[in-house]
Amino acid sequence: MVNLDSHRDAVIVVDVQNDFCPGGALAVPDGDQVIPPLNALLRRANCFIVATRDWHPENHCSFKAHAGPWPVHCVAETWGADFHPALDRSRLQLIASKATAPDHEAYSGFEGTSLAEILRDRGVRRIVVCGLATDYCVKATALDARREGFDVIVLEDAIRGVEVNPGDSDRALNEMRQGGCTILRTDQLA
Ligand code: VGL
Ligand code: ZN
Repeated sequence: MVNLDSHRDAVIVVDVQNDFCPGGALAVPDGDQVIPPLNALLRRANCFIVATRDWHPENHCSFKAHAGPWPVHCVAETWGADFHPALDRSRLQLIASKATAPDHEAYSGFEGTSLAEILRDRGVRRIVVCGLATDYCVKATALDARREGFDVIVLEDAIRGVEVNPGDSDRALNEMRQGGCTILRTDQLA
């Protein structure tokens, strides 16, 4: 069992948005299944809780019409960019919007945001990462957190991958492990 510390730990919930869940524009298979274990964790976690959201302009460079790899998704202020309604938003203390400029992709919640400074200023030393998608924004956020000098725990039952190529999620988990992240399940966190 790993105990969460109210001051030294923070949780980052990555991109649990409608477009990444079944019925959304860039649906992650079983993406909504991260929500029950996540809500249970958020309700018992007494530490700082952050949610990131993909928050694109209509002409974002990651969209196919602008030579990017993805369908239009998570356009700011639309349903697709809203947090999934089942996510317990009452527990979120900070929302970090990312990839908000047309010409910049940002998979990591640390890219183009002040998240690292905010967390350091609060005295946070360790970050628990969960959400969507394992092979993109979860991976990028977890590895960036390591580069920023934080200890990182990734919750394998509270993440799901896009799996553009089968095995991408497993490879991403291995990269996170190689990068110094500890992989745990939500029931190992008290
Ligand atoms: C994501 C693809 C495009 C993610 C965001 O949240 O993992 N993936 N934009
Ligand atoms: Zn995106």
